[in-house]
Amino acid sequence: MSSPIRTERHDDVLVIVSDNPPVNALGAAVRQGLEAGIREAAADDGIKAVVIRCDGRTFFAGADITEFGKPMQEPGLPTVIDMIESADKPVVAAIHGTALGGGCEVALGCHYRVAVPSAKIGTPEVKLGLLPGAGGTQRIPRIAGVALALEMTAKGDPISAKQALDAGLIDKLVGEVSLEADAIAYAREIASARPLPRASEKTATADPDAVAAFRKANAKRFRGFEAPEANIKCVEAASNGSTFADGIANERAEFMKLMMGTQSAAQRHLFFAERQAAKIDDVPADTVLRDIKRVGVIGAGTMGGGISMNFLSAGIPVTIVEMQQEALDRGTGVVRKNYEASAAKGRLKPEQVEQAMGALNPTLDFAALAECDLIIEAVYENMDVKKEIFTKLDAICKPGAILASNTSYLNIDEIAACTKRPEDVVGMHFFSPANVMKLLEVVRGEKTAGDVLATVMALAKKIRKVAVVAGVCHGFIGNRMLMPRQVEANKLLMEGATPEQIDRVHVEFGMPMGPFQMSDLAGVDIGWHRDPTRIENIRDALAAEGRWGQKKQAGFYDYDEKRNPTPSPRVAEIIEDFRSKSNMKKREISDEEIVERTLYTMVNEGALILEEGKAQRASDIDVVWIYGYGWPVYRGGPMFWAKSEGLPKVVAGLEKHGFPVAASLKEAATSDGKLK
Ligand code: T1G
Repeated sequence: MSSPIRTERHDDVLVIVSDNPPVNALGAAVRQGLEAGIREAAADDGIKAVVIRCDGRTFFAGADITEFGKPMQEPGLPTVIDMIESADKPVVAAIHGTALGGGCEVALGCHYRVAVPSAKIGTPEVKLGLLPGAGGTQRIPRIAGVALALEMTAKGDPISAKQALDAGLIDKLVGEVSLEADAIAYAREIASARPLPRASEKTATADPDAVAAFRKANAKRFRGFEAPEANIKCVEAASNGSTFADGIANERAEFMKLMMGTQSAAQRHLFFAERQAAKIDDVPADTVLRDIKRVGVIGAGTMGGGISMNFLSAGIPVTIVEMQQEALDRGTGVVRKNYEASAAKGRLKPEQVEQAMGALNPTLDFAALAECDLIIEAVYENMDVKKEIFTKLDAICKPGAILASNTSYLNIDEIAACTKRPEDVVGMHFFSPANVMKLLEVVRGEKTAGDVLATVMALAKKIRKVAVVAGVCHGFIGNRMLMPRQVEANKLLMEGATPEQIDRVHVEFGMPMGPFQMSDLAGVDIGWHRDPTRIENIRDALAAEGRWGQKKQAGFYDYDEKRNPTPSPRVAEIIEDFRSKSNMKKREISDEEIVERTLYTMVNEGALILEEGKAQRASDIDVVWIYGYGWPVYRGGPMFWAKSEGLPKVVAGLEKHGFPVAASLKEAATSDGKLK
């Protein structure tokens, strides 16, 4: 097989080119080719300087993540980088696209770096539960200082070429379309400059205040993660006077610890799971997409407004329809307020706010939807209302328009049956707040056409959502798994646990909040029958007393004016009252039992979802819970976590409490551990 690396001679400059689509990952063949290229340059007296560049869309975007966990093939990346840096002829990195991870480290091993203005460089390894393991934590602080090194390595966000230039991480910005020529010219310019600048020979100035401030500022963000602190430690080691070699040894040790840990395995799993979720197994990748020029949204409530913002922010005009002018004005007012709040935080320019609002067409005229290519119904969860709307849409929308419902659990097939075009009907389940939460469940009806699905999946990427295909069932994937969790949480209250104990177990597990905190945030009255005389459970009792959650300063918790929660004596009374009426004895409940009954049951439901074909793959379920509910990324999602817990342990935990275990879960626990 030919090498992905070639060399091209430009008189006295040797250009080493990588052509390893899709992102020039630094796999073994690339590393071997780079090594050979540097040797070729060293052996040829006619070569005065070297340029390293990449074909395709980007400079090296990192080590090849697919190689992780397999025996490493020589040469390792640190060896290649050391070879580049110790060369006695200048090596120039010519950067475009995203020089990330190992790619950034290769560039830092070069003596000089040039980049096109649109390029970005960064060390996102921390997002994989890792750290830059090829010298990044040692070279960045030596070139750009501790503060920026902490930001880049422990947070993992890339910086622009201009920021890199200002920080000394690149030496020159070159022409957007003349990278190679400009890099060669620059190589000639510096060909005789000596001594060659080597990052490893520089000294990083200690900055303990920056380190302390960084730790403090990010304590909440890093809660539960191992990798950020490992990155901080390595950057600290680079600036505490130890030698480069000692710093590298420490970096290597910390890297291996992370690589062997469960958190990185979980985060690497999610990296691929998110990309896999975008693929629909039985719809060809080259399916011709429908053209979506204008989107219609029915309903200007919280969801309708949030949904509209996703498209407006992506430059797609929206026609938003309401029944009453007052509701329409309120809805568009909230959209503007949200944009202006972003502008106030500097996330948007004022002109961008006006541009987005200018693309919003509010109307009471339902017929205005006739010009839309995609219409998303976002009215309240009532099947009759939805059927009426889809019947009307069928009559007025143009042929080929996609008709979507934002329903969070109703049957898409039933809705589609109200139209003569069921193949154009699909579910697009956004998560509240729809302009913030990244998850989009794309609900595939029995008759939904392949190109409709492909179009919606592509559109999801355009509006920066992470889309997962779900089948038609009550609650689809995410909310369906929420149900057994809530049923068991309510039962645990009756048996002696408190809301704060159950929520604490979930928060300590890594969830942003527990079931009862979530209920208070969303509204205890959501889905309540609204009859204060009908009190059949604890939730009814709270709702009947107006304890509707945070919005009423009282729900499962009491809240002060800043919405800080405290355990509620009144709620404890209500629970005790229900318990005594049911002749139940309060008992001590362990945290372990709460995990088994609220989290293992979710895994069991996930297995049933897979058995019924309502999710394409177990990793899709993980993606739903990460992006829809804030499941801790360092645990990889419910199905990945169950495997790391040990499926036999999960099955035993379920059986201990008398739950019927999904056949596939039982089977996987006794065989290869794979949930299909
Ligand atoms: N290794 C292997 N495959 C990769 C890859 C990588 N580093 N990056 C992307 N891919 C695949 C991806 O799975 C997808 O495959 C295709 O490329 C397009 O990706 C020693 C240890 C570069 C910003 O973390 O952030 O270096 O689905 O859909 O939206 O210190 O890919 O088509 O089959 O994401 O245009 C550090 C990870 C690695 C960068 C492009 N580097 N990649 O985004 O395309 S660890 C990273 C990205 C490391 C060293 C350490 C993005 C991108 P498929 P895509 P995109």
